[in-house]
Amino acid sequence: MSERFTVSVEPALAQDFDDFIKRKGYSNRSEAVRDLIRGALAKERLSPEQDGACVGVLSYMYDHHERELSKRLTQTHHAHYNLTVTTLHMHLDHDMCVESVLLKGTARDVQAFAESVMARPGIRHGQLHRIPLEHALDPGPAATPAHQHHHES
Ligand code: NI
Repeated sequence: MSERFTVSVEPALAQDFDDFIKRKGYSNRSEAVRDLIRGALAKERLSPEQDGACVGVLSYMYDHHERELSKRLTQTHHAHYNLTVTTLHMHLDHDMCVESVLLKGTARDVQAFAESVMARPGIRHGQLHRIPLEHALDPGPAATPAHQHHHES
């Protein structure tokens, strides 16, 4: 079920929007408006103020001969094992590696982790893409309070 609403805009803005729709390849105005709304809501959910749950895709390239870099990267990933879900590693050629890391956590934690990796000397073309999640993170079994045992003293 869709909800319909009418939006009034001045002719020049409507023209610019139709040009935008054509350039982006949207089939109609509704699809374009839906994407813009989703984009605006996502931006807000990922803002530091809201700090919503998200999935992050972090990718970068590095030279595995670079002193200590591979080791430090592994240490960073282990230090944040609660954020890093999985890592895909490609040996691009004799020297270069490309990694894509899937992250899950709050917008702020994911951003901070990605920045700490991307800022490392030797890391090239670092880029993070965050996708907001509708609901708060499931804390998982580890965060569930343990069953309270009663010990006789
Ligand atoms: Ni490699």
